[in-house]
Amino acid sequence: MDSLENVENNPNLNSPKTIAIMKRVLESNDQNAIANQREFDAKGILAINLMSSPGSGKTTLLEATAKRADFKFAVIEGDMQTNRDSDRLIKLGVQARQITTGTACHLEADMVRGAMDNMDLDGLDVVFIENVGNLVCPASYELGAHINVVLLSTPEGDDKVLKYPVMFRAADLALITKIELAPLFEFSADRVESEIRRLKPEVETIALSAKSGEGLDSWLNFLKSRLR
Ligand SMILES: Nc1nc2c(ncn2[C@@H]2O[C@H](COP(=O)(O)OP(=O)(O)O)[C@@H](O)[C@H]2O)c(=O)[nH]1
Ligand SMILES: [Mg+2]
Repeated sequence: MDSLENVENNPNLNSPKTIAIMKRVLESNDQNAIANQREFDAKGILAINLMSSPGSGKTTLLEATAKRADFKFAVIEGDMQTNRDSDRLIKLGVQARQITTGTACHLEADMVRGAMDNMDLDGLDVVFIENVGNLVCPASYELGAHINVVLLSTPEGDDKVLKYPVMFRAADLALITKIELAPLFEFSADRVESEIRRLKPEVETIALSAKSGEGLDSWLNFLKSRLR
């Protein structure tokens, strides 16, 4: 049988054979994602998948959340290499497990399962899953999370929503991060909000800054409103 590596190296990504293999991979991932969600549900945990470009502020937001949250959470960190992000959270007393994906540009449900099996999930209210940084592939892989949160930071530019529609369509909540820098980058939050509404009208948007603290209350209130 063809390996996924062969698929990824195949220059003809649209061949019927490639599409058939990818379909099998995604179907098996979906089964694993359903099992993950059942486990979260059984433990009364709200699972949140954070997706964005590298550097848009996912880990910093989790650090700010750790300093303010009155609910108990753990973090599963996804990166291609290093434990840097999990180390940042462990330093704040948060239970965090790092997944290093090697060459993969996204987390898959079985990787999340592996991390869950090595965590103490009892008594947690929330598990955040910080996906590998990019605005493309993570959108195609269900992990078992209840809520997908997509972050877009002001230095990335206000034109990104319609350039990466698959990612923003996957969102249940969109966060505009580093909002205090918006004037510097001539970033229009209104443009982003209206383009998200065009793609998916029900998506809520919160503008925030983990540095100035603006919008963090709205973020925490959103989380509290969704706790099991
Ligand atoms: N000015 C500003 N910088 C931020 C903010 N949030 C994160 N950063 C910075 O952005 C960089 C990347 O943040 P990080 O949380 O590691 O991004 P991640 O790759 O999405 O996890 C770091 O240098 C952070 O200090 C913010 O709200 N305002
Ligand atoms: Mg990070």
